[in-house]
Amino acid sequence: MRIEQITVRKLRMNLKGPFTTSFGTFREKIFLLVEVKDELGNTGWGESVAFDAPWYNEETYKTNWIILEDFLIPLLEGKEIEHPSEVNDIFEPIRKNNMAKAMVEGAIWDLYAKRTNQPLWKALGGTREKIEVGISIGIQPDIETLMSFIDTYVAEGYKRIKVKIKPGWDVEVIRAIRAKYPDLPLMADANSCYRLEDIDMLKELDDFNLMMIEQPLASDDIIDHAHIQKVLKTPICLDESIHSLEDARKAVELGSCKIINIKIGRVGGLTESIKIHDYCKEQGLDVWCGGMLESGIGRAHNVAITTLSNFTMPGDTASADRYWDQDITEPIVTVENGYITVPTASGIGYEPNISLMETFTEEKKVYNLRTLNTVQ
Ligand code: OSB
Ligand code: MG
Repeated sequence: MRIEQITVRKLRMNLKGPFTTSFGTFREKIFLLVEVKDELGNTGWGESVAFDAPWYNEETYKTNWIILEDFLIPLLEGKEIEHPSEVNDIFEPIRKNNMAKAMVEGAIWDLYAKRTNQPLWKALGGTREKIEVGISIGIQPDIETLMSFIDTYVAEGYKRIKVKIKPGWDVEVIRAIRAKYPDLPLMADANSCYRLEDIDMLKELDDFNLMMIEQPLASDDIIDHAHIQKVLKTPICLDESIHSLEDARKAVELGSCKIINIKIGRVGGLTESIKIHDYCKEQGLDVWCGGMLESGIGRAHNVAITTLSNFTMPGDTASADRYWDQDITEPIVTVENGYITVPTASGIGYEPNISLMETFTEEKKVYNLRTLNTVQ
C-alpha cells in the first residue's frame, strides 16, 4: 500500500470536569488527529496524545505538527508499505518525537486492518474479546470529594481505582481510602513528583497493600527507581521513563520496576507497544495500558492493544462519557461493569463521527504525498 494523502486536524474538546495531576490541571484537551488515505481510497485514523504544553513529556501538538510536516510526511513519500510494522523503521532516522510518530503509525495500522478486512485488535495479535478496565482519579480539593468519586466508580464496577498523588496529597489520602475500602484494588500515580530523599514517605505507602506505585521518581530516571524498588514490597510501575523496548529492557535488567504502563504514544506506536508487551511477557512482568485523556480515536487504539494476552492488569481506558459530553466516535467507547466489549467491525471498530468532529476542529490541512507513480 502507498499513503497518498494525510489530513491533519487540530481539535479542542472540553473535559466534563478538571483533571489534576502532580504537574498541572487539564480543563480541556487540544490535540491532533490524522486521517491517512491509500491508493485504493481506504482510510485510517490516528490521534496524538501530546498535550498543549510539555508537562508530561517534551512534545506538544504544535511540535507534532512540525515533525509531521517537515519529516514524517517526506519519509512516507514514495514508500511502498507491505505491513504497518515497517512504519517504525521508516521513521527511524527521526529521533524521539514518539507521539508524532505514533499518531501516523496508528492511522496506518487502522487503514491496514480495514484494507485486510479485520478488526485492528486481531491484526495486532490480540486474543481477548472483552477487556478489564480501571479508572484514574485526579487530585481533588479534599478527601470527601475524592471519596465520593471513588464511591461512584466502585459502584459502576471499575476493576481498580488509581489515585493521583503529590507531596501533601499522599499518605493521608491513601490511609483514608483504605479505612473505607480495605480490599479495593488500589494504586497511586505520582507522575514523577518525588525524589530519592522522599524514600520514607514511599515506605509508609508500603503498608497499604497497593497494587503498585506508578512513576514516583523523575521522568527520565531508572537508576533511583531501582534503588527504591529494592526496599519496597509494593511493585513500582514505570510510565514516563519508558519510551522504547530498549528502555524497558534496561529498566528490567536494573530492577527499576515490576510492572510497565504501556502508552502507545509514549513508545512511538503500536509496533513498539507489541515489542514491549512481548518482552515483558517473556520476562514475567505484568503490563497494562495507560491513558492520556484521549478522544474516541485514541481510546479505540487503546482498546485494541489491550486485547494482547500479557495486558494482565486493568488499564485506564475508562468510558468516554466520563471525560466528554460528546465524543467523536460512533458508538462511543463504553465500560459496562468494569469491562469493554471489544468491537467486531474492521479497523479500530468505532466510526469517526465526522460532523461532530468538525464542530471541535479549529484547524485542518490536507497533504498530498508525492508517490512512486507520479508522472513527471
Ligand atoms: O500518568 O497516566 C498518567 C492523564 C494525563 C497525563 C498522564 C496521566 C494521566 C492519567 C489519566 O492518569 C488517564 C486517563 O484517564 O486517560
Ligand atoms: Mg502515569
